[in-house]
Amino acid sequence: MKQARVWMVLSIGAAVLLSTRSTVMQAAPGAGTIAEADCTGAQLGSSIPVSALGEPVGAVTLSEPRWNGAGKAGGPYCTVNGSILPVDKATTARPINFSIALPSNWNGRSVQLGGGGMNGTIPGLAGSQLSQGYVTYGSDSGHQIGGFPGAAGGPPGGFAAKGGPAAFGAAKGAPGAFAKGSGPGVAKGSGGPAPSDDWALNDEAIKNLGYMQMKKTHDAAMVLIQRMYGERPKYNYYVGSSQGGREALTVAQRYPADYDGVAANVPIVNFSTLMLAPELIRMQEKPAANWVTLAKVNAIRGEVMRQCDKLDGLVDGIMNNYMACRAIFDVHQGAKNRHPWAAKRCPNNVDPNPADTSANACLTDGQISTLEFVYTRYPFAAPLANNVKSFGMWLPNTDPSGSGLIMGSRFRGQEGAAADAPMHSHLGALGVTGFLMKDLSANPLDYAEGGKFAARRAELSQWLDGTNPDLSAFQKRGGKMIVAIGTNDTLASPGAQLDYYQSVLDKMGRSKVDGFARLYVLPQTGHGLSGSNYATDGDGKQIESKPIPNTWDRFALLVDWVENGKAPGKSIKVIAGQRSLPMCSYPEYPKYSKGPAQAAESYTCSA
Ligand SMILES: [Ca+2]
Repeated sequence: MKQARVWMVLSIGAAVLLSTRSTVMQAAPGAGTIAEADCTGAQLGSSIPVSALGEPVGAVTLSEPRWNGAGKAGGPYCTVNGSILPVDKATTARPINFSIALPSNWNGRSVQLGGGGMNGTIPGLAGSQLSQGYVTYGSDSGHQIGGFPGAAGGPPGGFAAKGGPAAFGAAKGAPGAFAKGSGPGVAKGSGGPAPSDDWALNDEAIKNLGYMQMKKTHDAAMVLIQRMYGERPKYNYYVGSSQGGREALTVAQRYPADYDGVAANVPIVNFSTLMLAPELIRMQEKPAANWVTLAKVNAIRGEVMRQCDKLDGLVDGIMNNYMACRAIFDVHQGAKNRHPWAAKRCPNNVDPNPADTSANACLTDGQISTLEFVYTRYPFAAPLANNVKSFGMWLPNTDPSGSGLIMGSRFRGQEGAAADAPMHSHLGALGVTGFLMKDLSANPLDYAEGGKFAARRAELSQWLDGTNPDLSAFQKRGGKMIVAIGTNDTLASPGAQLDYYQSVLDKMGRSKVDGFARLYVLPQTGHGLSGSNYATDGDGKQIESKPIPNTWDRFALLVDWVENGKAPGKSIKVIAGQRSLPMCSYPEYPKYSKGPAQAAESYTCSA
């Protein structure tokens, strides 16, 4: 309580400071340019009144601003770090640490940058947008990884693992990211105090991660922009990938008035179930007979390629027709009792050579049941938020073991695992043991869908899932949205993303959606929206592996749409060196018609 009173006094002091300065700043029109002398605590204050934030917070404190000269990337600019304290006083509660970069030559606009992975670090702010004169800002989302609990005052993005281990994030590829220990998983801090995961038991921290932190960080940033330049931005954007992509969708759904445009790459739309899905697969594999081993990887992708490569009119090692391919391998779709893996079934259900890693290896009945589980929509025991009834799981792809979807060992609770075998863990495991089961030492494989955790599961879905298909408030205020996904993504769920696209179309109708949103799909690209053709084509022929065209400037397209009313094409030409391909809007895909395979003009977007 004593601390609360101190914060209150600080807030009142800051409110007085703010009103004084506003008067001064409003008397200085054209304040788009700032200098080092403006980058001071006297200018920006030491706190922000809690009433300025649209979601409940305890207090907002600011560190001393710091000037970054022309020699710094994105410089010159002024940075301020802040800490948004929780309302909850429990020891599991955490602050939201945020940072803002205020450029010397402001273009009158701002960009909120999304997080990555399970968040816990402030994104790096000194990217291309800051160099272009945008104010950039972002937060750690209200919990801290790497042993920096409550630390405000570090460099912007200084403890953000940029492009590295943030596996739900913008990181390219991030192999093995689902599986702790088998690749660059969640960053563990070195040198700092041991990080505690107990924030995962705190509802305010979970709600901050889900949605509240975006609003709180936005509102704090608007106050600081006003204090520095004397006015608020003409345009405000949200840009993010993966976790940050979900955040971008979420702000369009929950806080449409605050954003003129959002860009979301590979968003983890159904976040609550995405965290659970790796455990559901391991549960499916509890019987030893159901275990799909790493030896089967070539056989699996070879079979998928055999059935799906040609569906786009060209046998070239790229499965462009993702909808038709999904329809084959989702056994709940189409005719009943289909057997998409029949050609790979081991005779008499006996695997003559379980160690065979070639494309000729066969699959047992149990293994086939697991593959059907992975590539078929997973129906919920009861509908989750926004009446979502299933999780889209994964699409047939050329990286079937990616992100730990196939594991090379057995885990505690699975048949054949030793009693002291490690418990299964992955990037989102805290969302199962902490958020859902409320026991950080629980074995996630003990979770049972539709059981005693059903009410909690529904509650978490409300907080965490960016699945609201009704974007009409955002559309009506003139908001624009660009989303892009890759069907080879093993970390996010392409099935969930496509099902979300469809739900938006079902809710709002195609023509309305086309007026404000683009839902692009880059077939056979992964979580970083990059990929290559498979080196064995659908006819089993060895071919040269080359990058799939994927280069485009989503942010420039978004800004042009928002500010100049220039809508991006429903298909965009993407490039990779001398190759090009159309990037089509869902549910269309690049269908080969005629001409050189490496030229976009040889394809048409078809459904
Ligand atoms: Ca093809």
